[in-house]
Amino acid sequence: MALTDELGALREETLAAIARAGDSAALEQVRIGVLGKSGTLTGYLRSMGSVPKEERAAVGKTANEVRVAVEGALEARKAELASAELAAKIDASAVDVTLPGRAQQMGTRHLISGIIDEISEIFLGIGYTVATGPEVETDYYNFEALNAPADHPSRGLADTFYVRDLSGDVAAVKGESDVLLRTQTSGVQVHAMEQQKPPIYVIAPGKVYRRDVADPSHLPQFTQIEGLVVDKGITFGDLKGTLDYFCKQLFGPERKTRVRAHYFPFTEPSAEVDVSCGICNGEGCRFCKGTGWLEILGCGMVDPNVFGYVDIDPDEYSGFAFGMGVERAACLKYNVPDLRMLLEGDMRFLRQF
Ligand code: 2NL
Repeated sequence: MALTDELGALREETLAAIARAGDSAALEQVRIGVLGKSGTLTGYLRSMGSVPKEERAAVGKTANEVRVAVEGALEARKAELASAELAAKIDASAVDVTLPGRAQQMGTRHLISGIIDEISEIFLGIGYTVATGPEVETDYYNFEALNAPADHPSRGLADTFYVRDLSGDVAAVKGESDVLLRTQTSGVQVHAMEQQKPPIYVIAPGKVYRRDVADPSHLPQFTQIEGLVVDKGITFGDLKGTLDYFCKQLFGPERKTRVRAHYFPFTEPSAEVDVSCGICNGEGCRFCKGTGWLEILGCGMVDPNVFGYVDIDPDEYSGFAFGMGVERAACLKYNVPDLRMLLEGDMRFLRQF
């Protein structure tokens, strides 16, 4: 076959291959096969020197024409493929603006905030006021004015978070600091007794801190509500009646209460109040550990020594005080077996309340 015919066949083959190339990579393979260093057409162009003189002009011309045609076809197909590939890319990453949006989930009040309000409302309804105070307190307001002796275990490093000053003062580290994270909200009530004359009917809700490891029944930070009454002629009967009323309001009228003797340094006599178990109605079950009763708060008649610190005459006035853990109360109300569940932030749990 004459060289010009070979070149004609190569041209047809190549143009067909270019038309068949389905993407830029395949097209590049065709280009390399024909025009690359060892491409077929490159081979012809290189071997011009060995073509007989009389044919050289005609063959050279044809070879050049083939090159121009192939290059033109490559360019055109390249542009075509690029725009198709771009269109496909845009299609694939397109945002479908007609899809419905994802609805924002509305938050709900946290169970603990809800119970604080519920408990506050019960006491506001019987004439109490709500007082708040600092979470960083002095040893005096947290312990001393409450008649807690210097060697009381709650004052130790193992039970209380003491606040170090910025110099990292060694005395403070040893627990001789008189600044601490309050372990109870009692300090708020000591401030109240300093600032106002009886009659005093006050509750003090707020965060408190204790050096406990979290477990089903302990949290290193929890919410406490304390209450204090100071008036003329206040008796243990007033304490029992008030707390029984409170429990029935919070847990339901069918619930019973009982009072057990206990000890606190700031009250005398002291007691703990249990509420009947709402799951077994006092029969005894796993939730109440078979006793039929759930411990809800500590209380007692204000120790006359406490009145001594705030200049209230114990011969003229008497009073009662109580303190309860809000997380505990919430768990008893809703039969939650583990205090930590309140703090895990699991919306499937929290949305139930
Ligand atoms: C508990 C027990 C209690 C008090 C707190 C109190 C406050 C003043 C004077 C006397 Cl200003 N007492 N508070 C009394 C008895 C018990 O708390 O178990 N809390 C979690």
